[in-house]
This record gives sequence, structure tokens and C-alpha cells, in this order.
Amino acid sequence: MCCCNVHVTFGQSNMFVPLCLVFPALTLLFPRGHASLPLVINTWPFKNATAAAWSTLQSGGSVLDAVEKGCARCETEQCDGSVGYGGSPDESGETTLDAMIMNGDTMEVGAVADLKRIKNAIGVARAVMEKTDHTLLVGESASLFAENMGFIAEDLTTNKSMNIFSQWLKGNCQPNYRKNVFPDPSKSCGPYKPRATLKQTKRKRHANTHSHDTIGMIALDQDGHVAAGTSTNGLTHKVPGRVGDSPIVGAGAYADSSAGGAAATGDGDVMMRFLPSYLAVELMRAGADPSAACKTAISRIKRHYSEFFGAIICANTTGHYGAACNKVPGFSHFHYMVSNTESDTPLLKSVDCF
Ligand code: SD4
Repeated sequence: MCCCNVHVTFGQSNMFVPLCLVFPALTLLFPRGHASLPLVINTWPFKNATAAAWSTLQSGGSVLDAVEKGCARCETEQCDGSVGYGGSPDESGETTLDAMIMNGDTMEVGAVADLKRIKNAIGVARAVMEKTDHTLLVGESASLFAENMGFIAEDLTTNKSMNIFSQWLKGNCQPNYRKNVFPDPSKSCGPYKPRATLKQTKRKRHANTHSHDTIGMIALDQDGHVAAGTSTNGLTHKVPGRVGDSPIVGAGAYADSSAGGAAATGDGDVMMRFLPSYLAVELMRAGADPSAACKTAISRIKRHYSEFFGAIICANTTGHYGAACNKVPGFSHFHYMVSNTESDTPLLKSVDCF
């Protein structure tokens, strides 16, 4: 092992100290924070999801099982109305789901997007990974695949989602995500036709903390195996067929057992352009600590979209974790959940947005 000398100044005196003595000393002086494995971390205060993932790990389940069970809990509980059935009706009033799961050992991924009539989107994502050679299935065909794999087809509409939809229709379909069409989408419902001239419009901020709250989860076991996953019903009043960042590898989540995992939440239309989860994991691979990696991933998006709504969680293979979020009016702290051996119950964590 190389043990070259470095020049160190203590007060008035200069001396040469072997490098192999300096690093341990620095670690003692500036510990990187306590870390422990296994670890479950997920976006937003979805405590029952964290607990479900944690108990799966504790009872001998794999990290994939933990992520699947954790996200599925949110799908059943309709966490914040933005995961699972009965939330975020699109322009035609239908709820559709996006989900993804990634195995950080094998780099296998299963994902579904624009999934209709099936409640357990993360389960279908896992079936895509384990029962096909594909990565992503979409729309009606994804639903047919799910039915063939034994998932039950049922209506995802509830009184609540029907209400949101009819209020929106009554309010002239405001807000919506259309631009450069007529009739004027800021005043009228569709059907819309393209307008010949393109007008540069600033993206409206209706993609905010109230219109979305995806669950993104990372699980690590004792040996540092990593899995990550997401599940969401996307964006309220989205254009039918719209797919967000959540089922896109490297955007909604990413896992690599040789580096770590990350998962994002927020305005997927913007965030998916930057693959923030992939970027964060690669930064951790290069030695960045999880908080710094998360921050850089957010900064990269901020450079182009200073007012985007979004946050990301990051964990490295030693069980250190962190999070970051973009500060916008009404969103100055981001809450997330952590379970590790330090506590019997999931811990609510908060990070200041910047
Ligand atoms: C999406 N990113 O479909 C998801 C929504 C979300 O917090 O994360 N909400 O754009």
C-alpha cells in the first residue's frame, strides 16, 4: 500500500506526515455521518410504505420485494391521491398509472406507463422485468399483458376522481397542459387544433405540490444490494397518453449496487429531460456523498428551469443517504422517510430546498 508523505501545518510548525495516517485522522475529525444497513428511503411522508418495505426486508425478503411491497402499499392506500387508483384524472377523466422497478445487481428493469384498469402498477412493472425480456410496456397493451399475468382489471375511477374531473370541465378545463392550439387553451376546453404560429409560452406552474406526489423508493440490504422503484398516477388533467419521468430509467429512479440508488419526484415533464436519478448515482460512484449528489442533480435542472417543482432522494452503498429539492413558492422543505437499524419505526426527515 502506498504511504507517501504529505505536508501538514500545525500552528507554527510544519511537518511531513504519512498519508495513510492522515485519512483515518480526518475521518475521526470529520465523520461522514452515521450510516447503517439495511436501509429503506422513500419520497414524501408515506410512512406505511416505508414500514411495509422495512418489514419485508426484516422478514427475509429481497430488496426488490421491499421496493415492490412498499410502493404497492401506497397504491392500495392511494397515498396523497397521487399514487394508485382514483387520482389525477386525465383530460378524459381516466386515471392511468406509471411505475418502475430496477434491480441494481443485474441492471434489469421492468416498467409500465399509461397503464389502465390495473391497480397494482408496481406489480405489473415487476412482471415486465421477470416475465419478459422487455423493459417498458405501455397503454392498453400493458393492461392486456397484466391481465394475462393474472392481475385483475377494474375501473380506476372513484367518486373523488370523477369529482375532480367534473369540476375541471365546469371551469373550462383549467388548468391544462396545452399550448399553440386553438381554441385558446387558457380559456376553453378542446377539442384543440394546432395553431400555425408557435408562441413561446412560459410553463405554467400548475405542476405543483398539490398536483403530484409520486412514491420513489430505494432499498438496500445488509450486503449493499440495491433496488429502486416508483409508482404514480402522474399529473392531474394530463393529456391522455402522457408518460412522466417515473417509469423512465434514470429519470424516475436508478439503482446500481456498485454505486447506490436515487429516486425523483416532481414535474416529470421537465425532470425526465435531465435523467436526475442516473446523474446522482453516477456522482456517488465518483465519490460524491449522497446529499451533494442529490443537490447537483437538482442544480443541473435549475440551470434551465429555475422554477421547476421537484426533489430527489439518494443513497450510497454504505447506507449514507440525502435529499435535495428546488425552492419555489410554497415548497421550501421536502419531507421523506427513512428506515434503518437506528429506529424501530420509520423516521420522518426533512431537507431545506435551495
Ligand atoms: C410525474 N413525477 O408523473 C411524476 C409526478 C410526481 O411528485 O412525482 N409527483 O410527473
